[in-house]
Amino acid sequence: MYRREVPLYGDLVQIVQQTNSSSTSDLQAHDTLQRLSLERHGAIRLGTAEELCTIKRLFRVMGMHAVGYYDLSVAGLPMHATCFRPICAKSLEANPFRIFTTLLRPEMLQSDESKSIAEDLLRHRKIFTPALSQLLDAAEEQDGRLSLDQVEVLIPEALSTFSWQPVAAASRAQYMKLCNEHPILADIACFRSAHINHLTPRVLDIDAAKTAMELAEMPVKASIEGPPKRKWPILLRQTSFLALEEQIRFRICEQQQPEGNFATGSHKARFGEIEERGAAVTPKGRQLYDFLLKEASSRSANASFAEKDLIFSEVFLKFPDVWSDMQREGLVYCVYKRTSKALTEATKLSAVSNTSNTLAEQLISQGLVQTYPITYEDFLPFSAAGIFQSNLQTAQKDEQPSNFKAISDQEGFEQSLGGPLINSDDLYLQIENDSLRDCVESLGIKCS
Ligand code: OOG
Ligand code: NI
Repeated sequence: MYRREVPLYGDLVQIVQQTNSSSTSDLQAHDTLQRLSLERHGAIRLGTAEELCTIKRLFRVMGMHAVGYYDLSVAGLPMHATCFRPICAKSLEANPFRIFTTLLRPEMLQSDESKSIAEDLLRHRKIFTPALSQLLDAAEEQDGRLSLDQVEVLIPEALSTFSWQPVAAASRAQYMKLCNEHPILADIACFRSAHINHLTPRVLDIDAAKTAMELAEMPVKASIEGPPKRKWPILLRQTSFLALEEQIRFRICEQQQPEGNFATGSHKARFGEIEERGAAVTPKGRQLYDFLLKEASSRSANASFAEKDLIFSEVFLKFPDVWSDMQREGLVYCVYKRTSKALTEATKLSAVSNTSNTLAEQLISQGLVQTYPITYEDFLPFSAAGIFQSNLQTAQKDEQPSNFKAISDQEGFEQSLGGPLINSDDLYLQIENDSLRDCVESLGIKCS
């Protein structure tokens, strides 16, 4: 659907497939080239708690759950977000599709007028069809499951929630007022669906893919968000082509008008993105990343793009870039796999001596297991803000009014969601522990 709606996205997918199949940069990722051609994320922006609650129920049917809290107010945006995604290793392996889902925080809007216009528009819109709502009720009565027949109805009904509907529910005057407060506010509140605003295939080498996009004369965002290029990639690096200017139609006046009575205009919100994913980092690794990001960002605040790259590379030298160091220093999560040596020697093992080293350290030093990165499945708030910012109207205000205060409100988000968010660290740790336990069991080791 998105390819049909945004044909440039289809071109992007082709470029990504070409660069991935000719990339030799990451042998580990090559193992899963098949998964790679399926892998992507998308994003939607919601206006109300009711919308978020229903989206939660819809994604739950698809095995996707709300993981992590992203406070976007740190970047001057009146919004916060989560990511709906699969949570167990097996589902992630099958297809890790994720949706970055943003929720408006009306209490953070500066002008009372735009707040009341937005709330009024949002109160009246219905982004879910009645048939979809019925199916969600049915799924919940059927233990979270739907029959094949029901799924065949669910998919087109759900597509209408995510499709582009170029006829605004707002008048031009309302649209302009919301745009003036924040262009993303207009995107969230003025339309009748929660349109997908971008999709993002995964690339093995984002620098190569970005060059290929430029060669294809796509309007590419100037910089890549996230950590600089490394030998052992961590977290997430992202860039995008800029949002297209699309024709829309507005209601002529604020009262209900007969169909066909519209003013024309244009809107910029939909784009295509690429991402390079690296290792999931532990809280210790994340702290180091955040610290270095802050340092690099402040040192490069007035630098050119070329200088910025140099500053980032230099500052990030402080994040070890040798896998065994990253792993030993507890900066990254890992999965344990038996080595071929372990396969031939397994039967000779009975117990592992009780030294001060952990079981994992002993198995590694004896050459019985090896560690591998766990792919980071989530997002980064400052990178997300960079992606948001570079895809707004040109009329955007670069700086927020000085009275805009960043306030994190995970509790408020959870209240809107109607339940707790899952902590991504718990998920990575679970995958790490499960893999170690599998190794120990299959090696037949008894722990004393
Ligand atoms: C979401 C931007 C965040 C990412 O990849 O960090 C995002 C949006 O533009 O709605 O998708
Ligand atoms: Ni994205």
